[in-house]
Amino acid sequence: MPKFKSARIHDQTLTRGAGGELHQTAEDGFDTLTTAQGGPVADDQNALKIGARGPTLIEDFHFREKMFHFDHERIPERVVHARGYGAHGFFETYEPLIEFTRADIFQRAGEITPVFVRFSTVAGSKGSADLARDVRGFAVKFYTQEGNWDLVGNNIPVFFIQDAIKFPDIIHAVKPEPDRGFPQAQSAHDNFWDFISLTPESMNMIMWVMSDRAIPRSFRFMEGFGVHTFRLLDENDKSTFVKFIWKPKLGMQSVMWNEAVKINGADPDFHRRDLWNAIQAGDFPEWELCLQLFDQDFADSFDFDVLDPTKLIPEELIKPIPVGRLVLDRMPDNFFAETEQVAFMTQNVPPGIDFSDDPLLQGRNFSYLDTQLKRLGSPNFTHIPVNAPKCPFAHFQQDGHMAMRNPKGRVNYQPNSHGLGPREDPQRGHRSHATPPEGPKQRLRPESFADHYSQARQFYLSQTAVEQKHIASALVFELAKCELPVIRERMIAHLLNIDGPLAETVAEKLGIKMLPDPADAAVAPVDLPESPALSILSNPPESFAGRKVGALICDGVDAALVQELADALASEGAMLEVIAPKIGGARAADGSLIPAMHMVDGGPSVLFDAVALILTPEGAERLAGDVAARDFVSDAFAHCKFIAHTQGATALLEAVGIEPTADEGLLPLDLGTCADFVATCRQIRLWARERALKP
Ligand code: HDE
Repeated sequence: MPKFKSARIHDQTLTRGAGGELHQTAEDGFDTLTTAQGGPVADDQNALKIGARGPTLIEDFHFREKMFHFDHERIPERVVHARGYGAHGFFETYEPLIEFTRADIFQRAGEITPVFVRFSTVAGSKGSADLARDVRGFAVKFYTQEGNWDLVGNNIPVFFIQDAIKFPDIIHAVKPEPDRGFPQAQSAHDNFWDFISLTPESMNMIMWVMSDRAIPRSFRFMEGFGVHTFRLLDENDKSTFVKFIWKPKLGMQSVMWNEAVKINGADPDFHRRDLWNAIQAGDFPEWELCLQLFDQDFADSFDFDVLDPTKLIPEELIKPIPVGRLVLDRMPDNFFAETEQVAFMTQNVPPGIDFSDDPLLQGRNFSYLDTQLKRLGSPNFTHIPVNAPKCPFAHFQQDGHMAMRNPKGRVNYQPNSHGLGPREDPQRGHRSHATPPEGPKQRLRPESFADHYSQARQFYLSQTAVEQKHIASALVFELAKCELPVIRERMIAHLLNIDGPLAETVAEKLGIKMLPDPADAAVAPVDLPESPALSILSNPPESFAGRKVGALICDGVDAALVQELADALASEGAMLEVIAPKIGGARAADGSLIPAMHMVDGGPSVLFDAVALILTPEGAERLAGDVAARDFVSDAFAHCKFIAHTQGATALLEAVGIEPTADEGLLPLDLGTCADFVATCRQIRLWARERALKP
């Protein structure tokens, strides 16, 4: 390459043009700038004009090419899941699963398969904020030795609708309303709740979306689900049903709604920054892939239809078996090339993995190919490196826009008598399960899909009291944003079928005096056993690893204490970020400089899992007069976070009406106590405080 490269010189001399603009030239040691056609460019600061003051000439091919390319930089954003963030990594198979599947990825213990994963929100556009109340996409592309396998899942195991034909309706309803073009990335509006209240099959999903699952602390702390029932096929095409579940190694964690709203203002990129920072720090996020395996007998005996995507199989009924681990260890070099252009498709399954007749999955298998052609603009989207298989491949597809890999030779068809080119392989190739067809062609929802409330009730009753309260508050918040009273009432009628006290609480907070009759239920709801696996708080993390403490410091503090806290967090696998009145940091009592990552206005406590107030009495006094510092403390308290504080911090605590010994979440901090503070933080939040603040 660079034909025009000149020697690098250390003393860069920038020359000024006639108008004062700065020129950096190849003579300064840079590569020569060229057009996309490779022609060297003499001047990239000024378009070609007649005279110094114009007009500009259309003859300027460099200007024309540069502007043309810029004008075409955007491709259509995904119609759903537009806001997303991806990373590379690998999947490691634990043990062979030969008994269940002939999929190559599950044949050898220790097999390493490269993956690309993209997390996303559903409703918001590409530039929307990360902490919307929404389902998160959890899409994994495995580059297996027998073709790409895309497990295009969500962080919630059920879905809003049972039949793919309703997908455009639910998505239209949740997206900005078409006349006004808002609200962005929010379900709290009439159209969404109108559709939901008219669609009883969405009730199970609604309970999940109103729960804290829909406001995760980070992608690293979420579960993932393939949602649909799939099939595994062994060497003899014997079928086993399977549901796919991802379990995060760091455990599950969500934020509070009031916190989510503030995070969106403080750092709209909170989730993507979290993933970026973790991977850059070498703290690679990890999940275990677990399988729920079952046969036709279980399917026949289960209370619900395993083809109904609004239902899950409780983990207490079929225990998920860990079969491998996913590690994300590398960010893309270029966001557009990979995260934006990656094309996931449910129909990408390797031999040994097959579909069930779930009507949502069947519809998805049709939709995803269309979407890729629309977005990427060419049937050759598999030529883009992130979408190309990493195993050998050979076919006779050719030509088309932007064809990058073009076959050599004369033969582009088979059979042929030249003995050239690839041939099919009945043994290795993908074979579909020979499911016999059932019944006549018709547009009908099976009766086995008709119970819309029992699992919604099971989910709600399986939550802890704190989580139930969050669900009620979310319903109140969302429905309070609806302008049409009839929508609120219709929802209360549904909630009465899920849980009476929940319906009454929500109705009371919405000012509905007369409870409506319960909604007509096609099938009377039944009481199912509670499933503790459905709750986040009943399954707490084992440690504080992967979390972050924000320490608010000022001049004159003990540098050794800050260091001790940083060390205690590091040995837990957690991190300390320092916040100071000035971004330059603070001067410790011993004269050393403690660098700060945030200044107090830019580092609100919502960005951290717990906080430490390491202050001198004078510093606390000064910060007590600063609204950002006061919010730092009062938000941390309201969000039930653990707050460690030096004695000197008292004035700041008292400025926001918090007694330094108000509850056991306020911990005195001194040399020798940091490890205890970190150990306490393993509880993540002091939920008893929420009860005390808002009984
Ligand atoms: Fe998707 N979905 N979806 N979806 N979906 C898309 O494909 C669609 C559904 C999911 O990070 C689109 O490439 C239909 C369930 C994820 O790039 C589109 C139906 C689940 C992603 C599409 C569903 C998902 C998508 C838009 C109902 C969880 C983002 C862009 C039948 C199991 C993938 C694209 C990424 C993306 C269609 C329902 C997950 C339009 C028709 C259920 C994670 O093809």
